[in-house]
Amino acid sequence: MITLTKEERNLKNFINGEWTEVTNKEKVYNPANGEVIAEVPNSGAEAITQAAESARIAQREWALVPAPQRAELLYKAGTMMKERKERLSQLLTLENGKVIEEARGEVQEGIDMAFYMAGEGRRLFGQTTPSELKDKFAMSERCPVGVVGIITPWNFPIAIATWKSFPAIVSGNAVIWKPSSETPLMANELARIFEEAGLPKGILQVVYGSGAIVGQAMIEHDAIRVISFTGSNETGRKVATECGKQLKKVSLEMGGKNAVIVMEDADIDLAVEGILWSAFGTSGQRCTACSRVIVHKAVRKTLEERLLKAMKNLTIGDGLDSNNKIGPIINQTGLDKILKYIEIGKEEGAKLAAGGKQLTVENYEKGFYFEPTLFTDVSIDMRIAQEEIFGPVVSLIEVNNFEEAIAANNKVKYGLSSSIFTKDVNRVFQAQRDLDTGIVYVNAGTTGAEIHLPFGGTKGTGNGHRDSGVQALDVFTEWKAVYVDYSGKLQRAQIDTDA
Ligand code: UN1
Repeated sequence: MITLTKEERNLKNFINGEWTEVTNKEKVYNPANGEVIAEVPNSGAEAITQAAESARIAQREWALVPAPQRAELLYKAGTMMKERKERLSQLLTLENGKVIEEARGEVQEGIDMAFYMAGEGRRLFGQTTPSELKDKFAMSERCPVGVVGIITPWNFPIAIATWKSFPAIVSGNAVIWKPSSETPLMANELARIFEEAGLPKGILQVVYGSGAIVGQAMIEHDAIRVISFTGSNETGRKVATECGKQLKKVSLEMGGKNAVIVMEDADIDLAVEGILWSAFGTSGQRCTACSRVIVHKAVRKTLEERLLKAMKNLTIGDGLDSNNKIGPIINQTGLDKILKYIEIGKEEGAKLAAGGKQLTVENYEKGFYFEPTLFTDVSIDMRIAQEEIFGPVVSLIEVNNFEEAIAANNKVKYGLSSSIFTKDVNRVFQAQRDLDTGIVYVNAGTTGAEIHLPFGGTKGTGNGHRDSGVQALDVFTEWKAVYVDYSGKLQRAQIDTDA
C-alpha cells in the first residue's frame, strides 16, 4: 500500500513559490474504500489575487527567456515525471480510482506532453508575408498572452493539466491552476516537480478551491487573460457566460455522448473489444467514453449476445489491485447521477439487459462501485441516448443502414468522439467526412486520443478551441503583425492615387 508524506496529506496552495496554508480545509477521499487520504485548501478569492498579482510580475521575466531555454526546463520536468512515474501512477489511482494500468497510461500521457511541447519550444513558428510595398518586411509572430488560468477535472487530473499548462509555459505564459479538489495530489506532485526543476517562482501556481469562489475570482481578475476549462457542460456554460462578461478569451471542453457504429461487415469480436474498453474502461468516466452503440440490424443480435457475454468477465474493484479491470466511480454524487439515469432509462422504456446496480466489493464496502450496464431497445431521442451519464452505461441503438447510423451519431448536442467498425474503405472515408465530431476512429473504440493531435469537439462539446497538439498554442498565444520599413522614407500604405 502506498503511503503519503506529511506534505501530501496536508496539501497547501503554491503561490509565488511559497507553499501557503489556508485555514479552511476539505477532506480528500479514496473512492475505492471511502477513506480520507488528505486535506486540501478550500481557498478564498484573495488567494487568486495574490497568485495573479505575482504571476503578472513573474511572467514579464519568463517571456524574455528564450523559448528553447523554457523548453529545456519542461524537458527536465518531463524527465523527473518519468523517473517518478510509478509513484505518480499509484497516487493517481489512490485519489481517482482508475485501475493502475490506466493510471500509468495517463501519467505517460503527461510525460509525452512534456517532451512534445519541449520540442515545440524550438519551433513556435511565425510567418513572413510579402508586403504590399517595396522595401518593407512583414511578419506575424506568436506572443504569450500573459497570465492564464486553467481549470481541470478529476477524471484525468494530470494529463489534461499537461495539455493546457505545458503549451502555456513553453510559449512564455504564467499559469494559475485550479485543479479539481477531488484529485489534488496530481497538482501537488506536478507543482513540486517544477519547483525542483527550477521553474522561476510564480510561473506555475496552484490554488485549490471551489469553482464558485476560486474559478469566479480567476475569471474576474484582469491579470488573467485566458481561461482554459475542461469539465461538465453545465459548468462550462457558466464559465463561458462569466468570461463573456469580462470579454475574456475562453477555451472549453465539455464532454461527449460518443458512439461506436458497428456496420454489417464489421469484425464483431474486434467491435466488442473496442466497445468494452471505451465504454467500461475508467468506469465510463472519460469525456471520450463510448455511451452509445449504433448497430446495423443485420448484426444487432450477434453483437448484443457477444457483448453481454464479454461484460461478465470484467473484474471490478480497487484499482491498485492489478487483477481488476474496472475501478470505482469517483464519489457518491457520481454514483447518484448514474442511478438517476438507470431509472430514467427504465421509465423511457429501454430494456435493462445487464447491470444497473451499485456494487458492493468485499472489504471495500464504502467504495463507490457500479455494475457495467447495457440498455437495449434504445431509441435515439431517449434521454439515456442524449445526455452524458459519466459512468459505465451503454445504450444500444439499432439502425437499418449506414446513412441512419451517421444521422444517429450526429443527432446529439455533443461532438467529441465517434467510431466506426467496418471493412468497407468507401464507408471509412464517408464516415470520416460525415461524422460531426472533433475526433473520429476507424476500427477502434472512442477513447485513446494521442497528445500530439488536437483534442476537442464540435457543437456542445466546446467553443472551437483545442487542447493538446500544436493547436493548443493558439489558445495561449496572440498573433502580433510586425511591419519593418527599410526604404528610408515614409511609405504610406492604403493611399490610392488612381481616381
Ligand atoms: C477525457 O476523458 O477528458 O482520449 C480525456 C482519451 C484520453 C483522454 C481523455 N487520451 O480517452
